[in-house]
Amino acid sequence: TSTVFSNWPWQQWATEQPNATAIIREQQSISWRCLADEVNALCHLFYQQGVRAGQGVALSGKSSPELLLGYLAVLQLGARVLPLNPQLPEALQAQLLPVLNIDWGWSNSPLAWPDSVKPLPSFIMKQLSIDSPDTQLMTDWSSARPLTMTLTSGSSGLPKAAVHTPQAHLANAAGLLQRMQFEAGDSWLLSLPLFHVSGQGVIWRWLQKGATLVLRHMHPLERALAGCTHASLVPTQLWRLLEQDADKLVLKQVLLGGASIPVELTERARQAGISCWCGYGMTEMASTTCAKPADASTGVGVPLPGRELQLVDNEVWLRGSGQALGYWLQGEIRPLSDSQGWFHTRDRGEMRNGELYICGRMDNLFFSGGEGIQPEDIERILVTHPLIEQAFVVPVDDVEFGQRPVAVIDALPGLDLSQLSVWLEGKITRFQIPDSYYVLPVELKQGGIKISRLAVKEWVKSLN
Ligand code: 4YB
Repeated sequence: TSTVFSNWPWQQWATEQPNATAIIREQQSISWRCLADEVNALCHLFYQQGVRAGQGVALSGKSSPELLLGYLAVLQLGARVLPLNPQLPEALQAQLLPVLNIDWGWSNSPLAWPDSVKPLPSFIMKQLSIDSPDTQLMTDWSSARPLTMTLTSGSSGLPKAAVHTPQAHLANAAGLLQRMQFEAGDSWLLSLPLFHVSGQGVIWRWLQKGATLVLRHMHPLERALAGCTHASLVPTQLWRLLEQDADKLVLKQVLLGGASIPVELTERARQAGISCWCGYGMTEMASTTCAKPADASTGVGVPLPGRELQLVDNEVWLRGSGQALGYWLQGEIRPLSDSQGWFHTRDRGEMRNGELYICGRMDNLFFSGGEGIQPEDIERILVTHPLIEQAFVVPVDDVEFGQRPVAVIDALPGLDLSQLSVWLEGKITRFQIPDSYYVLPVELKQGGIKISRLAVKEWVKSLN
């Protein structure tokens, strides 16, 4: 059962359950009443600076309490919010913010904004106060306004900004929560950044249920997870967690996604007492679209309530709950769906035994001696090796074959790269076996939640 909101969700919860815990910040509990007061105070601060409905506000940061307050306050003012990765290169930011019509920039650490962007002051949660606490500053709750902008990690060119309404986020959350148990009293760790759709997914599920959101320093992850019942993790985070002593966790459920999810991983987690859900989602659909409790297959289940799926020439097409209105560009929202409303994902998919399997990105396919190579087919086998956590297969130019695959591996200590070709024999066809293997350099592991395939490709190119 999903909640019907007649006010901004945090304001509604502040009325309906003022003393319930909205947020656990490190060890400190903050009630819905207190959260709503803080948001109101911040609205005043931002309003005094000049922020108005319809303007664009960029918030730079990962997942701090202040960033969350900023996100809620910008929405309540009826402005568009753009969460930004602090590691986004300055040059890219300077190109991007003007075409996204960003008027204001906020960050809790010093940041050079482009000239067109006016900086907002930094602040600390729990230290915001307003003179007359009765004066609330908010626009009417109109859930159908285009208010959030989330950047996609495109393989080339400028990232695109998918625009969502609060309603779309809530509908996405409601669909998942019809399947996955998450109730008031449960707590979800904000374990992924707000600038990625997976972080916003956590926020809107929390708002949907009036449950508890946990905000903590993320290192080490096992400490951040203390007492949490739910977390969203990318597969590499869960691998690392399982290397630690996970005994003290009370984790009920982990939602995995963002990349293909090895059965070895969910099986190891199950042995450690953690039940996993496998999700398939994307920015344009406001996070999860398909999900299932982890089992012995690598499929991602079926569409969640409210979504429709269709395979056209093996491409996954989606529409329904959570879908973005379009991409924001220069004051306009450009459609991202076809005339029937379908979003063409560029993911190659298959239906087997009534469940969707994601085979890989269509753009990643390359040809070697006339044979098509889908890098993900090779990567999926590589990660079944007990010492391999992550693998990327990229093409390198080759005089004889046009292109040949090489593999870049993120492994546990003790892996002998020179044995991998032998190990792969019989598991994949001969022409798919990579010509060389490299260890993934740490500098490629920084930044967002996903390692950029383009960056891996360029790194390999720089070696040859
Ligand atoms: C996949 C894939 C899969 C995505 N197999 N390829 O709340 C969640 O659903 C969540 C929980 C934990 C971690 C991540 C999430 C997400 O939202 C992930 C959403 C995401 O990755 N969005 S994205 O726009 O950055 O990339 C989308 C692309 O990622 C898809 O088009 C696929 O190519 C790929 N992907 N889940 C294989 N299970």
